[in-house]
Amino acid sequence: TGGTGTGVLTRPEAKTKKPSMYKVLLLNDDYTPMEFVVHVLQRFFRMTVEDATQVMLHVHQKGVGICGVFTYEVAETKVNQVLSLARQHEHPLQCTMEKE
Ligand code: TYC
Repeated sequence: TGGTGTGVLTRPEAKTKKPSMYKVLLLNDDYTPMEFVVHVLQRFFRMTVEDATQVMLHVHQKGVGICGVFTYEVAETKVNQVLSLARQHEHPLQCTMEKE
């Protein structure tokens, strides 16, 4: 019934409801090197160097920018990966998530 065919007597919506989505946001600061931010965007958000540079410059100029939109667990993992790598390199880069 409205899914893979293994369920019975379920409402169609029960298996087709979409999960809430979360934006992963990158925040600007005065110290994190631009090349590091581009590297982070390529490594954890699978961007090309061109896209990563565009997003980095947007954040640099506007203060905040979107890295991508994911389910809760994926967004949380990406935020933690960014913060962990930034801390390892002693950069103050901040990353957060927000319900879409
Ligand atoms: N503002 C930083 C600089 O001038 C670059 C930067 C961009 C830092 C984006 C963080 O999320 C950021 N070196």
